Amino acid sequence: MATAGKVIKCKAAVIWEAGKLPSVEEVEVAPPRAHEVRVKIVATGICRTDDHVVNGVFPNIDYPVIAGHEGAGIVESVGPGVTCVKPGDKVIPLCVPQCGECGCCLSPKGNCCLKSHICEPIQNLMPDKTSRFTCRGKLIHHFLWTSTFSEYTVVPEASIVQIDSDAPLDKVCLFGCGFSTGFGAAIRTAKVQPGSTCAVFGLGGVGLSVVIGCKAAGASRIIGVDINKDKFPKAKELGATECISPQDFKKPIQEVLVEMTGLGVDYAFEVIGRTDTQVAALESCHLSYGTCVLVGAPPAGSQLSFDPTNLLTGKKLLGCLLGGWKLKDDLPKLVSDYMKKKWNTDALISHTLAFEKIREGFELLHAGKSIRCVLLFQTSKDHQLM
Ligand code: CND
Ligand code: ZN
Ligand code: ZN
Repeated sequence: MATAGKVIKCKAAVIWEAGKLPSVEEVEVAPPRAHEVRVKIVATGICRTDDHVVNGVFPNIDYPVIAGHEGAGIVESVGPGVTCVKPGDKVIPLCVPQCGECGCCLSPKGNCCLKSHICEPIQNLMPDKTSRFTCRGKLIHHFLWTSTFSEYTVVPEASIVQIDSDAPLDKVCLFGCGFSTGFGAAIRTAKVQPGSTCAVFGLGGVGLSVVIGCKAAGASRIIGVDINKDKFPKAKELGATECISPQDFKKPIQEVLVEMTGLGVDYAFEVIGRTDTQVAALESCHLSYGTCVLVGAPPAGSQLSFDPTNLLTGKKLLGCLLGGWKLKDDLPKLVSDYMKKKWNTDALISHTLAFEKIREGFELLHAGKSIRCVLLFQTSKDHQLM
């Protein structure tokens, strides 16, 4: 590539401080260093986690920052030592890395890589504690080592995977977070059994992906729970057998769910990010063998408080990052299953906008009008790669 080794000037959405919507700016993106990859992002979804960065409720984030963690793109150049991808490859940046060397990566039991931005300790610069982004002379921080709200981004090689060269990037960007997270919570973390009863609290892009996973696993009853009834038709289209709003009942929603099912649901998923609904999800589970999976990310500093009898009777309380997938191993397979039309993840995309309209994308999310809004970068001639 003509741009290899050079600083690239391109568009990115910078969140200058907590509480402010991102503003589209021209940024400078430095070339990748050893074991890093520079990617031209083609499409990126907006996930509620990005909104947590906008609102300042995501833990340990330094500003200014470029958020975005649900993108897909094409490798522009690689730094010394990179062997896993090459320029021109279609890729998805991974917001949970897989270094392949740490105790967690070597164990089949978990996916929270110990050499990640979360574990060493939480920070939002590159692994060497420097940034590849500047804007108006200022250092700009990375986010989850992905920062897909930039036309070009630099990621560690542990945080990238090649996908099918025929994959439509404007659709499979959802596999970078929303779909993989929700689908994996049902299939991989909860291991939903055929014929079971599930409750899904929160019917946004991630919650609807849980619904898709529960249906794929053969659940016979999938109860969607949301305060926004506009989410119900899509939930039913994707597999929910019934949908209820807590606002329609005088009694707590967990009591309603236990009454609806006899002794509680087999699996409950909290996909909102509130401690009150996390406890409600746990309390709606079958008292002897129900499993509750926490997926939503509550604000920094939250503490969960519940009656321990919930667990003493045999209920299980689990949680997962990105559905529990080991993303380097599992993401290419998920994408190729999508290419075989195993699931209709396109139905999760409610809006597609030019990247410049990113604020509109956040406003749609705030108004409860979008499921997933995908932002597209227009390929300028200077940076044409295909
Ligand atoms: P989104 O905001 O689209 O959906 C949340 C849904 O919850 C909306 O439909 C709301 O109407 C609904 N809701 C809000 N409050 C309540 C309530 N009190 N009772 C019932 N329903 C309610 O969010 P999303 O689907 O993009 O993300 C959902 C959560 O998942 C969010 O907290 C995000 O940060 C988190 C997440 C986690 C992970 C992970 O790896 N664990 C990855 N990505 C996102
Ligand atoms: Zn690791
Ligand atoms: Zn996400």
